[in-house]
Amino acid sequence: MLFEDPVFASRMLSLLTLSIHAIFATLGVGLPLMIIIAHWLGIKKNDEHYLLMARRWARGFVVLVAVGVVTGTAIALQLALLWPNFMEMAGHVIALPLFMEVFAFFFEAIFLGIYLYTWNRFDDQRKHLLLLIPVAIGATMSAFFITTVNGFMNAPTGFQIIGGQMTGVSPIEAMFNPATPTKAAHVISTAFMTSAFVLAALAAYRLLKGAQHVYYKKALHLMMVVGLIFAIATAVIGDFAGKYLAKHQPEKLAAAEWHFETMEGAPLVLFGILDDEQNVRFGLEIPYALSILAHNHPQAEVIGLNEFPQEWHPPLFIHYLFDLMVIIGVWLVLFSFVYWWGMRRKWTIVTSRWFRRLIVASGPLAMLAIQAGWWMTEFGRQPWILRGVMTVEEAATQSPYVGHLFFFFLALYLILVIGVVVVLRNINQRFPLEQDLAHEGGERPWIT
Ligand code: HEB
Repeated sequence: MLFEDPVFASRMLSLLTLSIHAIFATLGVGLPLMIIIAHWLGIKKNDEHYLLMARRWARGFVVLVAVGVVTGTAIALQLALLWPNFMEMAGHVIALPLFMEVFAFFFEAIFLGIYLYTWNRFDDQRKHLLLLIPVAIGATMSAFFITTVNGFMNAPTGFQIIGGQMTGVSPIEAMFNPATPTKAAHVISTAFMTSAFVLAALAAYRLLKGAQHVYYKKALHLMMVVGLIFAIATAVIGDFAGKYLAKHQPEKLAAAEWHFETMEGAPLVLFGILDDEQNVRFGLEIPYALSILAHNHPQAEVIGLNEFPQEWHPPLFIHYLFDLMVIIGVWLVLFSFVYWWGMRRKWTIVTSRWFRRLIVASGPLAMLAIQAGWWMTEFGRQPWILRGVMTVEEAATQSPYVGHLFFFFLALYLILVIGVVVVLRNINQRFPLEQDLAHEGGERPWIT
């Protein structure tokens, strides 16, 4: 049985936990900004619908944050349990950002609590809005700090290895490793983008289900425009992430692109099938695009995978993960641009039913791109847990019981996910829009 192998079981358990956590963490990082934007617009335009958006979204946000805490704790626990040798070697290096993340989280949680429980206490809405700023800063900073740890695993810096021990550690240098700038920026902008598309999808879904209220149209429009802005930002930063890879992890880029021989003017291959002789069949080749992605120049030389010893080769299936992420990213830019342009030009297609169905799909699509991005990043770092220093195999626990743990956590996450869906639906039924609107202006029992 595969699950009897502790390395395999540990990898599967980490994969499971991180994938689940990515869903909640992405929304946890992205939603506060959406709430701020709605709240601010409500004040600026003196429009109660936007204020109500902030309130309704905040209710859902609390639930997602709570679950994010559970899955985040599972990650911390599993880091120590499943990868003891990694923690022994590098634990003291990454302790600083891990601690800072917890600190950022508390910062966020405290102000979130105050924000939620003071709905009716402020005559001046602007003061209430101020409380949200530390919430958004805290959420974004925790994404930043935790991503620096992943950056460190990809581009370890700030230490020396003497006699198998990490010494002369500079935690700051480790935190600001070469991977940090592009990774943190990409993670944060994709969180904003995905949260916007998820909220747009929910509004579009309501409209498809027959809701008529202009509230949903406003929510849909606002989130599509915010989604467009961050989709463009994501693509631009993604391009920088590609350049980072070309410079610091060329084997990952080469594996993702099925680029085997070092050459100038390298094309970018989309999809396709690989045969035994490293030939790509049925692929879509975009001439020079890989050289441009890697070095901003059509004739630039891109290092091929064959320059690296076999043991360094990441699994080649990451090619499809990269394709999936990039295709979804490009699609979302074009699609939300067409929406925005069409709305300005009063095209009827952008308010048609089938277009709204596409909007509903863009939420899950963005989430899928998040998953594909992380899987490609993590599988693409194989065989290393700490690139060039320690392999995943060396880091893993020897315990034969990890397989059991896997199924235990699988059950836990299933319960969590079902629980979240049930709770969110309950909240929605308990606070129908019409009721919320009727309360507007009078006593406001937003939170009971
Ligand atoms: Fe991404 C990752 C690019 C879009 C999500 N990206 C990544 C990478 C790259 C990229 C290169 C890797 C890095 C490393 O490994 O370090 N992208 C890109 C591009 C684009 C994109 C070019 C355009 C199209 N993404 C995207 C989207 C999304 C994403 C749309 C979602 C929504 N990614 C992602 C994630 C990740 C990635 C999550 C992981 C993290 C990092 O950063 O790493």
